[in-house]
Amino acid sequence: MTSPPETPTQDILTTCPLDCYDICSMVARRGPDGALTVRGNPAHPVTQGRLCARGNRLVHRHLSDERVTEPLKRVDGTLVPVSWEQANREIAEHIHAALTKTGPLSIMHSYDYGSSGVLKLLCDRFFHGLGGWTETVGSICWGAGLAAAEYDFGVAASHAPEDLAEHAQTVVLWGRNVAVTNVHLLSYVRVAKARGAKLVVVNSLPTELDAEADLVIHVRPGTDGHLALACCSALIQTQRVDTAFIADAVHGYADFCKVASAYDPEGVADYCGVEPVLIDRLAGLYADGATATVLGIGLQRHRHGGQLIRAIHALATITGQMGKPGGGVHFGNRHLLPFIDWDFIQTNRRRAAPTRQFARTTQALDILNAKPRIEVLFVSRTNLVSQLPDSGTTRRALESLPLVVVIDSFLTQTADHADYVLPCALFLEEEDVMFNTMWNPYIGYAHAVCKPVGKAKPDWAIFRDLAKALGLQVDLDIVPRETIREAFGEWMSDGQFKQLLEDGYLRLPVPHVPFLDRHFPTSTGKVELFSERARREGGEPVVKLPEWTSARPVDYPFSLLTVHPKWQENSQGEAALYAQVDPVAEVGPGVLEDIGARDGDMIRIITETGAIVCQARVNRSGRSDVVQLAQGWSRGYENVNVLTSIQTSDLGIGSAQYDTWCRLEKVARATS
Ligand SMILES: Nc1nc2c(c(=O)[nH]1)N[C@H]1C(S)=C(S)[C@@H](COP(=O)(O)OP(=O)(O)OC[C@H]3O[C@@H](n4cnc5c(=O)[nH]c(N)nc54)[C@H](O)[C@@H]3O)O[C@H]1N2
Ligand SMILES: Nc1nc2c(c(=O)[nH]1)N[C@H]1C(S)=C(S)[C@@H](COP(=O)(O)OP(=O)(O)OC[C@H]3O[C@@H](n4cnc5c(=O)[nH]c(N)nc54)[C@H](O)[C@@H]3O)O[C@H]1N2
Ligand code: SF4
Ligand SMILES: [Mo]
Repeated sequence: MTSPPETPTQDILTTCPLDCYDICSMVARRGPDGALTVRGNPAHPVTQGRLCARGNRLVHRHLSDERVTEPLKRVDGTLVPVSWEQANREIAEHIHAALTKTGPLSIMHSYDYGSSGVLKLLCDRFFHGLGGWTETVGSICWGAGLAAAEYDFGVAASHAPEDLAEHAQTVVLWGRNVAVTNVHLLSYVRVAKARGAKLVVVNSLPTELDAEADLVIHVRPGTDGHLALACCSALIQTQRVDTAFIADAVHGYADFCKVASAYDPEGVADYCGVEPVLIDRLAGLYADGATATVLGIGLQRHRHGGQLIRAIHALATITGQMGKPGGGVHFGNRHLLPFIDWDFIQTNRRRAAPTRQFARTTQALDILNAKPRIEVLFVSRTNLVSQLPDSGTTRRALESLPLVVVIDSFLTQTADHADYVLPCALFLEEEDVMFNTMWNPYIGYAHAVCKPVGKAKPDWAIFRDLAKALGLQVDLDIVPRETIREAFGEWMSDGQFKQLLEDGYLRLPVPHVPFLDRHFPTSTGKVELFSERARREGGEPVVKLPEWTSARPVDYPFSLLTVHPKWQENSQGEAALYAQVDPVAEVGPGVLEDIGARDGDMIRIITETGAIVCQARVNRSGRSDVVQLAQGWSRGYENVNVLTSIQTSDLGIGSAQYDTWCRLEKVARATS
């Protein structure tokens, strides 16, 4: 297998660009008939020759006839094709006018992780070239959990997958829907199980792995922190904590004990909606041996999501799981970050231009209230209308703007509000290196397999040409491979770079077991159950959860969890490909009877923000106070975020989209 040339039946190595834990290595092949296929790279240790449904379908997405292949301009309400020259000239005129009238902060860029490509961030060089701009910060994805890890451990660092497979005595899948969102972790879990390790699932919804688990806890949404502190309380009372680890590596244990002692398991169990014996069993497993806590991202999308995660961290800490083979908290893998020179990528090491910062979660409101106002909005690698909370407010914000430029390869719900849609190259069409910090320590190379469709261009080339139209001096005349090489800097030898190009992947040199030396990158060098930093930043030094009262509004008895969809990545499910997957709400036993409906009936889900009609399905193993609705539907449907509201999490400027309450109504059948 080698890199580029487009010769028939040649295998070319690439990497999945989706924002996914697994970062799979792929082999692309163009057959003698010209047909393009991709498969999992059998040589990659994590991919092991297998892709998930999303990965397998990427090639169809690339070939889809719904792709935007030329620049589009809205004229009298309709998007019509224009030349790049015209689009760039006209957008440049708007930018000039905005810079003169209001200044650079009136230009805004909203982006997210639509692609894991490192070169995608080169576009920041354009905005620095403007002399400033309004940018988006925080995360609608995992802000709260990352901030919690920084307070407690200094950084969120996962153990190597092999460590979990070889050393964990218990694996706790705590809110991570592994069989759907992180499928390549499954084989490691199964190796651990085959060795005799116990599997625990803590989730508010039934998951595919429940059937294989030794212990399943279907906890009431948002109460995991209480559950974890009840475990801590039981362990402290019965002296089943790791005293040596605490003495050596924990700061603030006494303060923590005072907080935890209030969480009597009997009382908490009722609040969490679980049997008290389950709390005892979970606590016992943590006390008994190496326990790997695999934290999901969904469970921190609550208003107190940061504190909730801190409580789970505390359970892993007092039982000595941190820095222990087979233990650890797997949430993200931020110790991979320093392997790329982000300053080079984003500014070419020039002085950074001033920015105004809008939180991703609240950006629609911030746009509506902005002073100075936003004149020009660029949107790239994100589908704001579909994915931000409260789509109605997002739509209003977009409509309030003089100019919206969307860079995408599909006509998304956000593009519906664009004045210009600029077509970007996609997977297979551009060279890049895929990098994320979600789980495994591999990076993947993406060789270009073919040319971009139509007039599409890589994102960096779009900004390069727009800079030219503006007469701006920016460093975007790049050769991808050279820029990638420079971004890795000196730690990577030429031999390693060659290996990355030839194998298509490289393992970054991070420890299998983070914090093995019991040194944590916090101010005390220990795990901080008491965090001075948290206090300095205006928060709680020791974990603090909401009172045990039900936050449920009277008229909205169900918790609505809009989880990640199995068959697509967020909203990236174009109608023609996924039309067979209709949106379905899953409810627990007894729920439909109460509204006079039956399995398969159409129901209306109503929240304080909006309403949606979809089909109902009963899941007999589910809780009766939770409704499950996968997010990110394809075009042609409304999206779930018409139901959610703009709420920020307590830490890390994250989003609390899972704190949504709903009621249900049966929809009368149309009589024909
Ligand atoms: N197939 C697929 N895979 C994906 C994605 C996708 O869209 N589709 N998206 C990728 C991205 S961007 C991300 S961030 C990750 C997310 O990966 P996950 O964290 O696995 O998934 P989420 O959908 O964010 O979280 C939902 C899970 O959390 C559970 N949950 C929700 N609230 C609670 C709670 O209060 N307590 C507990 N214990 N459980 C709770 C839900 O039941 C569900 O199983 O997945 C990535 N992988
Ligand atoms: N209700 C609810 N809302 C959620 C979540 C939830 O669980 N429930 N999950 C949240 C999470 S975890 C996340 S990460 C966000 C995801 O939010 P987004 O990142 O906005 O989600 P995607 O639907 O993946 O949108 C990515 C867009 O980028 C485009 N794209 C792909 N590749 C490229 C490229 O190379 N260049 C450019 N310019 N565009 C590209 C795609 O076509 C797509 O339109 O959603 C959040 N919203
Ligand atoms: S979406 Fe994730 S699991 Fe699927 S192919 Fe891509 S990286 Fe692999
Ligand atoms: Mo995400």
